[in-house]
Amino acid sequence: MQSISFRNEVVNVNLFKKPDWLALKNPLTKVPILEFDGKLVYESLITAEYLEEAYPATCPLNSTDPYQRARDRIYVELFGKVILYLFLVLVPIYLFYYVR
Ligand SMILES: N[C@@H](CCC(=O)N[C@@H](CS)C(=O)NCC(=O)O)C(=O)O
Repeated sequence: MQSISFRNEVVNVNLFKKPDWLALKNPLTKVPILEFDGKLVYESLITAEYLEEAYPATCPLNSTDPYQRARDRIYVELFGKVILYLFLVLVPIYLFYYVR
């Protein structure tokens, strides 16, 4: 969002206690979610591609090199999996130590 520099509001979501409205914005109940003009886009890579296509005159978010774009997608996929496993480990620890 900063690299294409337009005004935006960040809404933080407590993923340990997801608000009901989250499922209305993203059926996967995951963040990030981009909301604008009553429209919703989610999934990080799709959101980045949307922003680049919607605002082509601004700073490009993706490489123009197809190989580099493929590598970047691989990193995003891997990162998503690592985050998922981290989440699966951290949530029980958080619940055990902090929620009683
Ligand atoms: N594939 C999604 C993954 C998003 C994701 O896993 N977000 C995490 C936070 S970084 C999340 O919302 N976790 C909550 C959950 O998995 O229930 C993307 O690329 O946007």
